[in-house]
Amino acid sequence: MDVQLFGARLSPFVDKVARGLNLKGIPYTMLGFSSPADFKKQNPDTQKMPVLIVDGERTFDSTRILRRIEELAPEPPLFDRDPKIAAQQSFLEDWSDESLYWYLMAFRWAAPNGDASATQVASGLPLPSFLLPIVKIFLTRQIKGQALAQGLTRLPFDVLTDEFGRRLDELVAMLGDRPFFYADKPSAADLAIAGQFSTMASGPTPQGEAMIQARPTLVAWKKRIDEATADEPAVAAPQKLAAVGG
Ligand SMILES: N[C@@H](CCC(=O)N[C@@H](CS)C(=O)NCC(=O)O)C(=O)O
Repeated sequence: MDVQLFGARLSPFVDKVARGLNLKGIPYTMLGFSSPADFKKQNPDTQKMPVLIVDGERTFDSTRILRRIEELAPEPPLFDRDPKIAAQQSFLEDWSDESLYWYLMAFRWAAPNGDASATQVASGLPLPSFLLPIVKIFLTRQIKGQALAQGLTRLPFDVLTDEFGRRLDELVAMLGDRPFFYADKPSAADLAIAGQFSTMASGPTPQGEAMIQARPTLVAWKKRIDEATADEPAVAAPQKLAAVGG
C-alpha cells in the first residue's frame, strides 16, 4: 500500500492526520506544495490540505481522512467501542476543527502576531528570498481575511485571551483524571486537539502557548498524546546493525 499525505505539518489538520497514521503504524510519505495550483490539483473539491492519497485514491478533509484510515487499519480504534463515548469524542473532534482552530487563527493573525505568522508561512515555501515581502502581503490578505470573516479575530486581544482561557479550563474539567478525552485510549478528539496545540506551540503565538503551559493537566495530556503518536524512529543504518550482530 502506497500512502502519501499532502500538506505541511504546520497545518493543525495535517498534523492531526500524521498523528493518526503514526498511531495506527501506517508508513507514509509527505507530499509538499509550492503554489496554490498544487492545492487545486490535489484537492479540486475544497482546495485545502490535508489530502490522503492511498494507491492513487484521494480523500480530503481530516475528519473524513481519519475515517478512511480507520477502514485501512481498524486497530487501535480511533473511537471508543461504546457509542455514547464515541459520539462525545466525535463531537469534540468537530469542536476542535471548527471552533478551536479559529481561536488559533485569531492568535496567529491578531495584531501582535500577524507579521511573525506571515513570515513563518512564507519561509516554509520554496521561494527566492526577494519574493518574501510580497508573498507575506498576499498571505496576510488571504488568511487573515478568512479569520476576520469568521469573527473571533475581531475580538480585542484581552477578550480573546479571556475566552481562550475559559475554553482551556473547560478542557481541563473534561479531561478530569482520565489520560485522554472521555477514555483511557487516544481517539480522534485527542488527535485533533493535539494538532491545534502543536501549531500554537510553533513560535508566532507565545501568548496562547503560555496559557496552555500554565495548565499542568493539559501539559501532561499533551506529553501523553505526543508519545502515543510520535513519528517512527529512523531505521538504524545497516552497517550499525551488522556491527551489533557481529
Ligand atoms: N476542515 C478541514 C480544514 C482544512 C484547512 O482549513 N486547511 C487549511 C490549512 S490549516 C488550508 O489548506 N488552507 C489553504 C487555503 O485556505 O487556501 C480539515 O479538517 O481538513
